[in-house]
Amino acid sequence: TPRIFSGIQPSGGLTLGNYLGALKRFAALQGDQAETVYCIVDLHAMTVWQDPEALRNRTREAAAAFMASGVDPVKSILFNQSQVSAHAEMAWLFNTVARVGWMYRMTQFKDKAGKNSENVSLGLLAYPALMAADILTYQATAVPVGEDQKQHLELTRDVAAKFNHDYGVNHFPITEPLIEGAATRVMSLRDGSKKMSKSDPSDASRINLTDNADAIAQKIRKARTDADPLPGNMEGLKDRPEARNLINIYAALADETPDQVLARFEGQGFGAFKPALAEVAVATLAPITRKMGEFMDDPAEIDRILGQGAIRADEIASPILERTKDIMGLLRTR
Ligand code: AQP
Repeated sequence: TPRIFSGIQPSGGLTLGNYLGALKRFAALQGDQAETVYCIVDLHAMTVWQDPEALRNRTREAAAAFMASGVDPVKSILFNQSQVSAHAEMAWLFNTVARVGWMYRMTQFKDKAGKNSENVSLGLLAYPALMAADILTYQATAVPVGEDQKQHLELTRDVAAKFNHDYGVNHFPITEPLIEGAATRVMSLRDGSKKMSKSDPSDASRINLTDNADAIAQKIRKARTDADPLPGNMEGLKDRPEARNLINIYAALADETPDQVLARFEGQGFGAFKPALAEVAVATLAPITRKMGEFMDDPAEIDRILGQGAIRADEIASPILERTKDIMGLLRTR
């Protein structure tokens, strides 16, 4: 059976973007067709400063969000990255394979480093090598992600190909990204050119999975839009990024295509559309928020689940790491 791997950083509270671009699809991919390995990537989160206590709590909260979104820790392997040391070890091995120039070309690095690129952590630059390690330590063949992670996945393919070439082996698979659906890139509610992000300074820019119904409705009501009525299909929204975003969100939440949504709202304005969007958003998110709260009431149980998941993950990762070390000529004597 093919193996699917993906992860989410506990670098803040999770958003509607994380839900539609990642969590919802993680849950849908569970089943007999593939083995699903899902990771809360705490080592990635700490490439920018994290308060230690907050990081620990957000790791538990992310686990609660996975489970509340339908990720079953029996059907899937669910764990936090730092509990399986193969990730960090493999990342070091990949630091010797990947090239510095590859890292400087990453748009996420450029965005996060800004003008300050000499002063960010070395980890922020090496981030994609750790991500390649996450995926390839499981020899995963498919990775469900949002659009923003496409470039990092191409780098993962480059690492695998260069490793296989340099060592004359066929050890690592060339991973396929799974970027599907209407919400592969949910945009900020305040700015249709920016991705909805858990670390955006403006809370009004995003819907958090912990927001209550009133907050969700208010954020949607205040979302930036234009004054024009809605057209009958997506073609008509080419130059209206904010409108396109809200339609895509509705479609993803309702499991419809954007054109189906527009067919129903054609000719109407946002005064009619926004309350309808708020209604589907609340109907979908309220049960998730409630279940997250229930999981968070028992942090010891979350810790137990993550510990069990880490043991299962390690059973897959360790032999692949050992084989990788052998290939690279690292002497093994115990
Ligand atoms: N806005 C989004 N639309 C669709 N998918 C998204 N994802 C994130 N934002 C959106 C997907 O969620 C998964 C986990 O992302 P991540 O936690 O690794 O971090 P990120 O992509 O950097 O997301 P954020 O929220 O913007 O975090 P910060 O602010 O810390 O950088 C990925 O599959 C991602 O594509």
